[in-house]
Amino acid sequence: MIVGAGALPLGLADMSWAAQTEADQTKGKLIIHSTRPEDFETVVEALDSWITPNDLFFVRSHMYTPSADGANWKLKIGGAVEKPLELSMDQLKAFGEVTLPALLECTGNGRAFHEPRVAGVQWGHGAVGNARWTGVRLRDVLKKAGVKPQGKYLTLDGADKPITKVMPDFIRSLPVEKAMDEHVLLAYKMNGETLSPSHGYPLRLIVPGWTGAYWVKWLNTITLTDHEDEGFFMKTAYRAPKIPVAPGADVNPQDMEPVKELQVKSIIVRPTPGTKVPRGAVKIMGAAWSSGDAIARVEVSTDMGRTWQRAELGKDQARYAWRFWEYTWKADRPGSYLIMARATDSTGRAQPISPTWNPSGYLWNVIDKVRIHVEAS
Ligand SMILES: Nc1nc2c(c(=O)[nH]1)N[C@H]1C(S)=C(S)[C@@H](COP(=O)(O)O)O[C@H]1N2
Ligand SMILES: [Mo]
Repeated sequence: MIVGAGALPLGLADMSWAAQTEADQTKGKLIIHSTRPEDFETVVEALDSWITPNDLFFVRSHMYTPSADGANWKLKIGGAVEKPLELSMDQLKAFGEVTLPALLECTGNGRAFHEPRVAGVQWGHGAVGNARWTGVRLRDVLKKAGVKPQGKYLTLDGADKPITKVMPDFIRSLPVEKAMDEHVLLAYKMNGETLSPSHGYPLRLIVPGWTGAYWVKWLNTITLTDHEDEGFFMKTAYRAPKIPVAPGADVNPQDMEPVKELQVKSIIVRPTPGTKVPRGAVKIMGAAWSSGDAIARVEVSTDMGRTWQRAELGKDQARYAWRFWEYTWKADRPGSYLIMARATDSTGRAQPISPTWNPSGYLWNVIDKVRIHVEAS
């Protein structure tokens, strides 16, 4: 277990809670960046199954996990709608259950790799996971409420509350066009189990192909508006330059726009950095994803990018899920090697060699590299 520098000072009562978290939740497979609020990262080597188990799935919360009562939960839908709704969980479930595998990645996943260093939780590669989400289609509920023409955005609010008086509430705006996508779900189950408190019990949004910041947890209020929310989490956070900027440069707010779609990306899961392997066949594997476009290919290089070999893509696939890949390298000569992996999606987008700088360190998708040692025998 690693306690990140971002961990909040803990009171005595909190300490016992933290100790329990370490023992029960991590078993060495979660990196604890903070316990209150909960910021847990999955170690990359545990991302070796197509479905990420719930207890290993990363957690990213800006505020403390609210205690929610599913039996008395109400989802309110108001603002620019013909018929405001207040739905209990049972009434929601009557809209018809759908299950969809989808990858969830935090906008700040990979922030730790940016140079110069940027402020924020120093996520490595593990603020990502793939799960089967069960719920109802958001658009079915919106159709029932009847969105008026001025309803351009959904203002999404969950039951979590700011930790201090100066802290803004976590409120996000989703454009109606995306909300009407049949894959956007109001979910109450994750991998067949009732959502856990950390992952948004009893109700959260699933926005396949878009970054985690849209996947609002503990969702209880949707307000249709004609403009994007003016609060911190839309106007300041989760924005990146629409023009290229120099690393470390300040960016004019007019040149920033909300980060939405995920980028094409792959990570190397095996071997892990620093591994010593005997000469011979070395199995290299990992995961690749994009924002909903299929992964066309993943290529692996073991010679500093001079030559690239096609990896084999795994059989498990779904539009918004990741795709596993595998390549067996014949390591003939002992030495120190840098293994690289590069994914390309069906639109031709490929991972870059160097990062696109943005002041908050979002959407890191540079070609992944892992150094290993091939030994004589
Ligand atoms: N209400 C609420 N929803 C939230 C958040 C939050 O802090 N509050 N964090 C968001 C962010 S930034 C991410 S990456 C995902 C993480 O989902 P997880 O904790 O289930 O992995 O939840 C999103 N939903
Ligand atoms: Mo996030």
